[in-house]
Amino acid sequence: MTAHAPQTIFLKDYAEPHHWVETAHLTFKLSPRATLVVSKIAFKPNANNLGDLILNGEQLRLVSVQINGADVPYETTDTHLTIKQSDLPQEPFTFEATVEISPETNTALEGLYMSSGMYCTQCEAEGFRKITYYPDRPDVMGVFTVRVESDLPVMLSNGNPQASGDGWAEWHDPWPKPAYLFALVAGDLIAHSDHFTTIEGNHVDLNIYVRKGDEDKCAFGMGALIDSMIWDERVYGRAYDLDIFNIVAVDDFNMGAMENKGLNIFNSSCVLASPETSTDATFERVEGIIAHEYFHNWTGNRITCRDWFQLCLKEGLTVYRDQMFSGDMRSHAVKRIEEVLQLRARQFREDNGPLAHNVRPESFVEINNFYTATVYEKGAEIIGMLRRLIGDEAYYKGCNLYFDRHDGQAVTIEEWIKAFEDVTGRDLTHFKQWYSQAGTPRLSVTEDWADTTLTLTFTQTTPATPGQDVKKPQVLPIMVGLIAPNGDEVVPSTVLEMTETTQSFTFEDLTERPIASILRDFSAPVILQREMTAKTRAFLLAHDTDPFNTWEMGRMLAKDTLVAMIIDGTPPARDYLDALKSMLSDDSKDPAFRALCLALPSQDDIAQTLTDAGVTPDPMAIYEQREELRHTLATEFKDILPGLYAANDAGAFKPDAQGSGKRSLRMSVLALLTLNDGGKAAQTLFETSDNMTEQAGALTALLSAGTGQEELASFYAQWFHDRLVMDKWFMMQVASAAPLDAARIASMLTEHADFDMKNPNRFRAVFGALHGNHGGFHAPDGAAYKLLADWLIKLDPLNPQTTARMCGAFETWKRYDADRQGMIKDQLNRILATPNLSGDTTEMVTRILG
Ligand code: 0A1
Ligand code: ZN
Repeated sequence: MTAHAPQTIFLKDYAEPHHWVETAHLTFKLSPRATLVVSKIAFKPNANNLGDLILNGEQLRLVSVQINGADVPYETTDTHLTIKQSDLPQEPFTFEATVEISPETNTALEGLYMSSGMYCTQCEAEGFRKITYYPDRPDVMGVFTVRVESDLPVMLSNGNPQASGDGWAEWHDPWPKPAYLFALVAGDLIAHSDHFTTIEGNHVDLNIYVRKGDEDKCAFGMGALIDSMIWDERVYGRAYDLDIFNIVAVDDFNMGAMENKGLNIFNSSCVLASPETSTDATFERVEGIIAHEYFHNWTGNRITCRDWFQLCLKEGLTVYRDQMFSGDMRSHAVKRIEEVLQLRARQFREDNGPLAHNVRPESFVEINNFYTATVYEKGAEIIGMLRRLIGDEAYYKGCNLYFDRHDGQAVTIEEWIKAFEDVTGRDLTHFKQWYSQAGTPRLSVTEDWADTTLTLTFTQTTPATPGQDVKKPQVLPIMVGLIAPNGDEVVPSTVLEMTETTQSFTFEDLTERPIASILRDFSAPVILQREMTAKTRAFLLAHDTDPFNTWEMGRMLAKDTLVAMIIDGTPPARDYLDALKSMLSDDSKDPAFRALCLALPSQDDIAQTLTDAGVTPDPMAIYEQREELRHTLATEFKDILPGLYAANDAGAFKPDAQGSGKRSLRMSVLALLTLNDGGKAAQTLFETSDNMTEQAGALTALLSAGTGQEELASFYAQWFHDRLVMDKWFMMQVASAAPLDAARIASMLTEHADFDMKNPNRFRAVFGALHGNHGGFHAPDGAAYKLLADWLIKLDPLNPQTTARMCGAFETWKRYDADRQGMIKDQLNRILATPNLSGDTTEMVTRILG
């Protein structure tokens, strides 16, 4: 066996495999430290690219290898098993191997591992190679039959159940699939069951499998699954294609969930939900993720990616589909604002720093490092732009053509775009550049009024990103509407298609100069730079018919106010305070929308805004001025807060848009009220509420006001037995700590008996919250930087994937002053110097250092 250094893989080097898989028969004899995997794989030489049989395999103890039942010479390295072409039959042949693996000691949570006594798998992207020798690449699609042997009561794999007996079960998946969609689960689990009849008349058994004690937290997820199945039939004409659809909840999982064919595996935090233990945000997340994984059945599974560079083909499209679904289930306006908040917080941040990359990257060392906001969220924005440019009808026609043409195939972005070129007759070459140019375009606009004509002149520039110094103009759908001074909309929403660096658009025959509402619905993922007076912003806040832009105007007012407070101590702008107050008091407006208007920009968002304006952000000043503004709002709105709090009591808990909207406004109001009433209302709510949204909302309000220690203790006493609620307990304390306390509190929590670094949810609860606490993370002594680095160094040998992802906390380091830059750089170099650092973390830290 020889060692193998990590390699950079390039999109341009793609070549078909030497062999295709026809069928794969796998037998698993499960045992915690010595599971035997017996594989029998029918291979067919690829006439287009003949060569050696090259199989991936890592951390496997090889027991035997045969071809067509006979011994054969082979070579292994720590990553591959190779059989020379000259030792292989030229016709289809059967490869058989037996390997031994150790699920119990697999803390990386990739391949076959154990979580709370159950066996489960995670194979995307390249985990199957830790299960057995196989061509572990998405373009190799085979029909799998799986036999599981164990003494556990539930044994599951992909596809349909075929046969079972005492101590064994067999599953057969008729749909050819790549290895990354393989799954196996075995454990002492309970099913929450239901069923669904597809539009084609097929009966489907539905199950959500959970650990005992969690069965009362499945009903909401099951409802979301059924809603998703109905929606995909109705909106995209896609029906489910097996007799059974299983979901399993596991406690230890690196990501949110995984779309394995017919056997979705979920991080328990993304599927379990009950009013007592879950917040509205959790319900919404569960609904969205269940839909996302279900929708992958068509966008990802039936049609998959040719190679991992095409990841956005399935992820961007599936995120777009789950966003459409959530908008239909709840409120489109609220959903769009939430999407943009998330896009700006994660993707714009990524696009503006050392980790910026194309939506379709051109090279990688570790593909797991490319499950990013850029691939997922910017990937989804590209689909939204495409739809805006070609219209709804052409969009669905193109999707249908794509599904019909490529069902059962592993394809590329080229094939996706071609379907839309074919239905519209348009050349989408320029549009496709969105996949190959990183960076967030800055879009500036000037307005000219002459006679009866308004001319809008737009200019776009995209700053350089790592490895891409020169940027070309992108195709931008810019949705615009015009409002007359009396508040009437004189030109309804229309999409302008910008393709050049600078381009003008005219609106003629207007009787008086209108106010333009630009980039409605956030029609393109750009940073709009528009000079506007506070008065004009307040006017649009009051009169724009586009809910996104209404919110955006309030947001800009809040940002301008905060920036002026930070830079020269200007007191909060009157226009902003008055406009916000009248918006909050307007009962005709959706409470969820009003809650979004009341929420202040995050500290990280303010830091990015200052950076964009050429100012080095001071995290302490950002924290202090944001707190100052919170206190100002509490004082200014003193007379309306109690009324809003009382009026938005949603009554009995229902996790729907209406109830959650009211609670969201009520909790935002409570956070301010707590600054006025010494915490009285929050304490009462904490003691009397029967749902987690209010209980956690009250506790957060108290903690953020610097009190709540007693409530924190009683929260622990009430919930210490519930691991998902305990994640919130850990998270809330760090998230609401004052800057100078955050690192100390996080460090103290790592000593708590319930802290378990091997559980990604718990690790993220503490360290995700530490990073999310902007002031705390960037406290002047650098204690948080050091603490996070210490723990990343500890976690890396156990779980490289989660370690690498969490290094992203440092991605903005170049925004800050020389002292902070120096401290962060020292920590990054310390991580990099750690002996035997994983390839995942090495790649991330190297890229962040730039
Ligand atoms: N495909 C899944 C997400 C996922 C990706 C990678 C994983 O391990 C590296 C796990 C899950 C989704 O989009 O939901
Ligand atoms: Zn996905």
